[in-house]
Amino acid sequence: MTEASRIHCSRLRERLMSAGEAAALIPSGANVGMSGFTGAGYPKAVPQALAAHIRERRERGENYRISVWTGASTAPELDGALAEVDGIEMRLPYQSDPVCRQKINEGRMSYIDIHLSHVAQHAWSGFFGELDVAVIEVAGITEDGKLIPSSSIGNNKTWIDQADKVILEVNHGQSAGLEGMHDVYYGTALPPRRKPIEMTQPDDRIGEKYLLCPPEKIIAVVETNAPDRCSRFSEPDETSNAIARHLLAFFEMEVEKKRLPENLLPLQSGVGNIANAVLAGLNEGPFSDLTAYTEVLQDGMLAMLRSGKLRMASATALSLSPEASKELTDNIDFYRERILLRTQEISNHPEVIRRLGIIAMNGMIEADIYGNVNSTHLMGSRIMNGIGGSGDFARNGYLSVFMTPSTAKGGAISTIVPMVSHVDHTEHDVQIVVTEQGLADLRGLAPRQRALSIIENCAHPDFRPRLRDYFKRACASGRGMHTPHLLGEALSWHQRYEETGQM
Ligand code: 0RQ
Repeated sequence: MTEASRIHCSRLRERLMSAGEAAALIPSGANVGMSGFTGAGYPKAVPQALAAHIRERRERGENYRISVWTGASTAPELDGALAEVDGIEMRLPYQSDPVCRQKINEGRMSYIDIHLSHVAQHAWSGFFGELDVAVIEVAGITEDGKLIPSSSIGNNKTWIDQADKVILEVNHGQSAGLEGMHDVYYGTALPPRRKPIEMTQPDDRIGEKYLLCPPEKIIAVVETNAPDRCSRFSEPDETSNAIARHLLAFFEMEVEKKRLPENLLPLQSGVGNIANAVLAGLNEGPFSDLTAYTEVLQDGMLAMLRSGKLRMASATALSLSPEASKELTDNIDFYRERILLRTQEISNHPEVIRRLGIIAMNGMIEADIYGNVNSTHLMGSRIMNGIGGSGDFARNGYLSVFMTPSTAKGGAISTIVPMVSHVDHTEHDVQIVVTEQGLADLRGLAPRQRALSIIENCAHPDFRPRLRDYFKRACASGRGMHTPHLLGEALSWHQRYEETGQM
């Protein structure tokens, strides 16, 4: 497909209009499903035009707000622009935008934080209400009106199916060579009509290369030419490298014990610098012929595909720095052979994750001495990003790993605490905890054994004596020896931080 002709379908070419004209078709109060997953494949122009429209109407004294449903986080042009003008009534399911975060924490925006694999089925079941409009970025439109997905799929299939009206953004800035990299599954149904998902390997194709949409639903087509805005990764620091080393040593030991095959099991890797450092470690490490079944494919995985360490990767989004994005575009034929992008209900599907036996590796905010993990809230109340897909993978994977530096805010905070201030992953879903101090393998341990392992292996030496003291006194309290706690003290570390700036 040439750059000049991304819209091959004449019927849809007739619906071409400006972003402003398209935005004016979205009424106040609408539920709007937008494309976008971790800074990839989000609409670049219509949300900004809508934000301008909302600002204007607000200045005329009108209250104009919409609800925004996406795949996951987007970028300043979408979440940032709409949050800035107080245009979002309700947001779901995952965000990482600073303005959005501020509005949510000020109580000016509602936020529903749910497992990414649940979003489509909750929408199908009608739990969020009716979907009025879908605004979806695509890389092109074929002659017969099929939509070539762009750098993420997320919930696009569901939004297109569910929405009364669809607005398309055709982005010339996305590589035309993305065509053929996608696998859009059209077999999902609600219970009791569900069928098994016929996938036994991460590279099995089970769907279509295109998104399908009845042309009569498409009310506008807008052309754009803009890159995704994914953040650059900082070079791995000593802390991330130490975490990566502990995890790699653990994998080697598991292979030796024949509890993992030599090429491990399909990898899922969360977002952020630690995840990237682990991938960099794997790229240097002894394992080869690896595969990935993940939601986000970030720079580290692209490098592993390039080096050949990673044979293939299945994901729902390409969340790449500008440099990695150029590498992908320049070598798109090579990567198209090795990457499959799926809908997020499949990339994160519990059935598939359990069957394939995924190694789930995710970041966290804090863990407690028994292994409950908080991935989402600062000091119990303030949202950071959201649970994303971490719960889908942690609950259903073969191994669930959570990683964090042992301290935060320059050492003022211990990320290992007596009791987490919010629980996203219960002790039952958490098998391995890793900090730069070491790794706690919690499999097969009872709660008091777990506490000893986490305190001795993962806590920072500055906080370790106080954790030992807490645990010892909790055990001596005689209140219940299964999971001993001092209830009046369990959250006192957080309380102290709030009052003094130091745990
Ligand atoms: O804040 O930058 O203001 O100092 O939290 O911390 O260490 O940079 O961590 O970027 O790896 O993110 C859990 C948020 C970790 C992420 C989380 C402060 C810290 C800093 C960020 P500053 P780091 P990362 C796949 C899987 C949930 C979703 C998920 C996440 C900021 O991994 O969103 O896993 N996970 N999805 O200072 C107070 C603590 C703290 C703390 C860190 N204990 N208390 N502040 N911070 N620990 C992707 C998707 O699902 C889409």
